[in-house]
Formats: sequence, structure tokens, C-alpha cells
Amino acid sequence: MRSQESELINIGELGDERGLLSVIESSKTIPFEINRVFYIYETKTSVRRGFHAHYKTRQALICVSGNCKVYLDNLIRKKDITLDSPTKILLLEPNDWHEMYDFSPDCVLLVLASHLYDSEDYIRDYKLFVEVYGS
Ligand code: T46
Repeated sequence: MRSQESELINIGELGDERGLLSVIESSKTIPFEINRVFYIYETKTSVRRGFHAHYKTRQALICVSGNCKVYLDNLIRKKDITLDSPTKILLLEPNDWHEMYDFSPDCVLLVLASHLYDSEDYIRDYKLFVEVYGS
């Protein structure tokens, strides 16, 4: 399988005396067509979720409120990313095993996805993940 690199981008903010506004434009900011939107909220701080990779779904993760961390493993590198601003977007590729953790009580994690929900697109077994994405 082709290895793709997840990426953290900053979309900046438009501000005036009324407050702040950040913009996400489908083809400009997000490098895939958005077919599904969901958000994760009221996750307990002690909870770690995710624990999977995908076959084809690409995603963009944005903490629109609060903060959380994301652990990424694409078998070449492992890293932890902090999402603590509505201007930070994690472009997550299918080949990154990911786990989300350290959710603040006010965390709302917005996810834009390239495909409709399909449980068959999930790789939830780490051994299978290594088989699929290992060299
Ligand atoms: C991901 C991370 C960032 C649906 O029925 N439709 C959906 O679109 C989604 C996202 C989930 N579900 C069902 C499947 C489970 O029964 O909702 C339940 C919770 O989903 P899951 O355990 O997969 O949640 P997370 O937080 O582990 O993972 C989610 C996404 O599923 C996943 O694609 O990459 O957020």
C-alpha cells in the first residue's frame, strides 16, 4: 500500500472587534471531497479512543473547542500531536494508526471525512495493520 504522510496545518483566523472566525474550504483547505462530518464530545479525560487505521478514508481533525492529543503511528514514525486551537487541522491519512486521548472536558473534536461510514474500512487489529501497511 502507498504510504501517505499525515500533516498538521494552520488555517489562521480572521478577527475583528466582534471575535474570531476561521474558514475551511473544501477543495482549498482540505485535500479531499468531504462526504461525512461528525464530532466527538463529552469524552472523559481518562478515555483513549480510536485504536485503528483505515483502508481508504482520509480525515481532517479539528478541536473546535478545548483540546486533546492524537497519537499517530504509520510504522515509519510514531508521534503525538496536540490539537489545542480551532485553527489547527490534522490531515489524517488512512495509513496512520491513531488514538485520541487527554480530552479536556470542553473538547469538541470535529472530523471531516472523505467517505461515508463503512465499518469494513476500519483496521482495528494492529497485527493486520502491520500486514497491510508494513513494507
Ligand atoms: C476515526 C476517529 C477520529 C457510525 O455509525 N458512523 C460514523 O460515521 C462514525 C464515525 C461512527 N459510527 C459508530 C460506530 C461506533 O459504533 O459510532 C460508534 C463510535 O465510533 P468509533 O468507536 O469508531 O469512534 P472512535 O472515536 O474510536 O473513532 C472515530 C471514527 O469512527 C474514526 O473513523 O478515525 O473517530
